[in-house]
Order: sequence, then C-alpha cells, then structure tokens
Amino acid sequence: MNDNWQNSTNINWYPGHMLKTKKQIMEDLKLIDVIIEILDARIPLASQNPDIKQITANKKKIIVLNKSDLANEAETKKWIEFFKNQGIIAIATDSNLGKGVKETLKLVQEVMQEKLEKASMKGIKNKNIRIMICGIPNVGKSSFINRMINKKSAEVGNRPGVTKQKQWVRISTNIELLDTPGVLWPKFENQDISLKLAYTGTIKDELLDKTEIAYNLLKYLEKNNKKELFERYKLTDQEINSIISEDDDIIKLMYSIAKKRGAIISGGEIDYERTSAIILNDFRTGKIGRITLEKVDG
Ligand SMILES: Nc1nc2c(ncn2[C@@H]2O[C@H](COP(=O)(O)OP(=O)(O)O)[C@@H](O)[C@H]2O)c(=O)[nH]1
Ligand SMILES: [Mg+2]
Repeated sequence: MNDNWQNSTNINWYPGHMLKTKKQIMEDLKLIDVIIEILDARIPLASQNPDIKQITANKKKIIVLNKSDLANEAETKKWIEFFKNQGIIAIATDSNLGKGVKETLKLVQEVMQEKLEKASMKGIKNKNIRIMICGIPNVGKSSFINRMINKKSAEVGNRPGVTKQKQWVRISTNIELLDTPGVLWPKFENQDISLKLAYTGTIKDELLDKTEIAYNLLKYLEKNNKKELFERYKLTDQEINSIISEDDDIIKLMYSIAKKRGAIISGGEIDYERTSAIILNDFRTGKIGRITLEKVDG
C-alpha cells in the first residue's frame, strides 16, 4: 500500500481504506514487539492517529517526536515529560540529519529488557526484537526508516510508494524492522486540528483553501510568536504599531509581508496566492523560527 491517499478525489473511498489499513496494521502487529509511533514535534496531539490507543493496546510503544529541528526545544522537553508521566517513553528526533535515531534503538532495547530477561530464564537466548514504524502521512516515517537502516535514497516525500513484499531488515544484532511503515489516517475531528495539520504541511494544501490556512497561521503567530514573525519580515515599528492598533489587523499584516516580498498585483492589491505560499513555506521550513503549535500547558 502507499501513503498517497491524499490525492484521492473520492471522499467515500476513505473510510473503506481506513478499515482495510487498520486490519492490516492489527495483523502486522501480531508479529511486533515494539511499535514506534512517529509524531510531529510541533503538534504532538494533532499528529496522533485517533485510533492509535486501541490499535496499539498491550504493545510496547515508543513515541518519536520527529521534526524536532522545527519545534521549540523547551516545549519538546515538556512533551517528553508529559508522555513519561503517562508511562510512555518519548524521544525527540530529526530524521533529516538522523539525530536521535540511534538513541531510539537504545530505548527499544530498554523497553524490552525485562521481557528478554524472562525469555532468557526460560532458556530462550538471543531473542530477536521486532519493531514497526507507524504514523500519519508526512511525519517522516520513510526518512526515519532510511536513517535507521542507513539507506540514503528511498521513497521520501509524497510520491506513491512502490508496492512490494514486506521485509524484515536487520538493524542491529537483535533488532529487526518491518520495512513497510504503518500509514495511519490523521484526525479530522475539528477545524482547529485540521488547520494545525495544514500549517505543518501534514495534509496537503488542496484540502483547505491556501489563503485561509495562511491567514489563520498568521493570526496564530501574531498572537503567540510576534517577535519571530515581525523579525522574519523585518516590519518597521510603524507597520507593527499600525497592525496592533487596528485590533491586530491580519490583512494589514499580510499586506506588509506581501510588500516586503514583492507579492503585490497591479492595482496595489495583495497577491493572496503568492503571499500565502511564502508564509506557509517560511513556516514549514523553520524560517520564522522553531515554533511548537501545541503546548503541554495549553
Ligand atoms: N525538518 C525536518 N523535515 C523532515 C524530518 N523528517 C522528515 N522530514 C521531511 O518531511 C517530509 C515527509 O517525510 P517522509 O519521510 O516522506 O514522511 P512519511 O510520509 O511519513 O514517510 C519530507 O520532505 C522529509 O524530508 C525532520 O526530522 N525534520
Ligand atoms: Mg513514506
């Protein structure tokens, strides 16, 4: 199966696909000792699959907060604590650079230690640990897997996956990885979650209006990350004051950004399409700053 479900124009096809995927993952899980759930460090709750608790019940699990290079470091630490308080081990990674991947393997050993010792006492020596990667599209499953198996080039990005036989890849003396990740469906519970998934580029822009996404993101950043935002677009005090004095006028803010970036159409109006693309791209590549959109303490 591939994770190109977002390209489907047939909305009715989605639930059937979900059910099939869920069954497949439940089937695969029978062979698995440890499941690694990859989340987006900027949105650790919104990037969680809504059924993951049920799917992974009774399984050892490690949460990977990926794209931590784009998230606020202090907030990521708080999230790791948050999961720890729930009895779940979590770790921050950057799969582009491979940061945290080796440490994740150490955690796999750790969570399995007791089980391995019990097996050893029963005379089962050198038991293999079998692991599987799960997560919603675009959180970095392929990148993480490639780092884990030291493969430089593979199907990273949004291209449809090539259908192939499932394989186990040995990644250490006693750890084997299922090479096909479990692609889980994201939450679409409410507008707030959908927007967060859109800001981060987890769901494609086609699903929501690009200008609407950028507008709402600006509104959020203007409220929560003023400093980073104003610095990125080098807004003058005059521009800032004018935006703030007019009840945090987001269109005015957008206009200032459009002017700075030459995204103005004839007649002096904002080129909304281009300005929105600039803002979204800047955010998604971390150019506005390392920004976590979901905070542990609200
Ligand atoms: N900045 C950053 N980008 C990442 C990271 N991991 C993956 N990506 C990017 O996120 C996009 C989706 O990654 P991919 O591995 O294909 O996600 P998948 O759909 O879950 O397999 C690609 O553009 C990756 O380069 C990370 O840790 N940091
Ligand atoms: Mg992939």
